[in-house]
Amino acid sequence: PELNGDGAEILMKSYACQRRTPLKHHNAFLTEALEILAQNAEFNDNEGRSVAFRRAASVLKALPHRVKSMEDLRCLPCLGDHSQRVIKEILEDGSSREVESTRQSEQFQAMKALTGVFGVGVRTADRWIREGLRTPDDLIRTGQQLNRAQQAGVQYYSELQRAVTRAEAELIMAIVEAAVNSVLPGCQIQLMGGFRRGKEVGHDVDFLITHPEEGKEEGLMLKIISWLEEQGVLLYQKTTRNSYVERLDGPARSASNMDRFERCFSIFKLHSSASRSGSASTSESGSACDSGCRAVRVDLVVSPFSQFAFATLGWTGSKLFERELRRWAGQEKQMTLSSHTLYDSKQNLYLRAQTEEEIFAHLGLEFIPPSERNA
Ligand code: 8DG
Ligand code: MN
Ligand code: MN
Repeated sequence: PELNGDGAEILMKSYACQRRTPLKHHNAFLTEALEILAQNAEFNDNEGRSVAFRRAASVLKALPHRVKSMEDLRCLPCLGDHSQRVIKEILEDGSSREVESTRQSEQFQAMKALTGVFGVGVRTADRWIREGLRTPDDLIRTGQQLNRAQQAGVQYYSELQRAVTRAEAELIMAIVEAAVNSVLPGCQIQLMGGFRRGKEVGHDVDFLITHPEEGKEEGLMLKIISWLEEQGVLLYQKTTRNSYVERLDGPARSASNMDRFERCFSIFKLHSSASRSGSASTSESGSACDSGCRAVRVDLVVSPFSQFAFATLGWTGSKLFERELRRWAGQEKQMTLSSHTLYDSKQNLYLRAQTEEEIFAHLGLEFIPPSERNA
């Protein structure tokens, strides 16, 4: 087995949800390369290939030392031939030709630029590229038909490209708390996603909201959104109603990991001065984003109290960690995990949980804290 510097054995488990993956690790020079290939596979609609590269990268993130030679990779799981070739080339030559040519290819750069627009997915970006478009500017210049999300995405493109800082996330937290407390006292509000995992910056800010009295949370999002609209905080919002129904015979099969909570994908307007000084200022109304203004993507999710632990686990991430949890549940435990419930197909029953710790225990997994779910 793999030995660490002290000659002690490292036992690398094969599912990411069985491992501790810190935010800062020792192999960014390899994982960044593998993640370029993963992203390129996603752009080519090849999910299997993409996940294979992401799993390989994730194993290297969990290593307690920097990889110096191919010897260091002996006995590590999830490293396929292709990933090993890439790693070998980087160790020997300092870079991989495949990775560098991918990074520089016009197709890859155009896909990155166009899917970087809020509201634009791989399919749409691909169609535009086949029509000769390359950048968000091309979309405006050629007067492309855009839906409401994409219009906002183009309008606030450069603002949304800027990383969101933790200070900005705290500021938005204060605004969301003010909104929630004024429409329904006694709610619990949690910062989710990358910030819950300890990241210092993010591409958006994610919140999960619940109320300890089951049922009180129904219709809550609409009230929160009206409050935010009145304060002039929202540059864009799209709210979806809760459509979750618990079936007695177990959860319906679903290809995607999209959950069915009441949710809102939005763009908040912050005043740059406020976002620097750390004090919220929400008194001005209007929906333009002028030079003294900052646009930030915000995701809001409302969960019934009985599903709160599952929602918390599902919205903490990372995306690969979530995927691996569901794969572990299905393949190793004959269970179905979602952000709503955990269903045991052998006993034909739903396993309830009040905390994330209880869900890990139901799954027969050691508890991994959020800061070590950076798979
Ligand atoms: P970042 O914003 O800092 O870039 O990273 P992140 O916070 O980890 O990514 P994210 O895209 O904001 O996603 C946060 C978590 O929420 C992640 O684990 C995936 C999860 N998530 C969505 N959409 C959905 C969804 O529709 N259903 C479920 N169950 N989870 C979702 O982003
Ligand atoms: Mn996020
Ligand atoms: Mn998000």
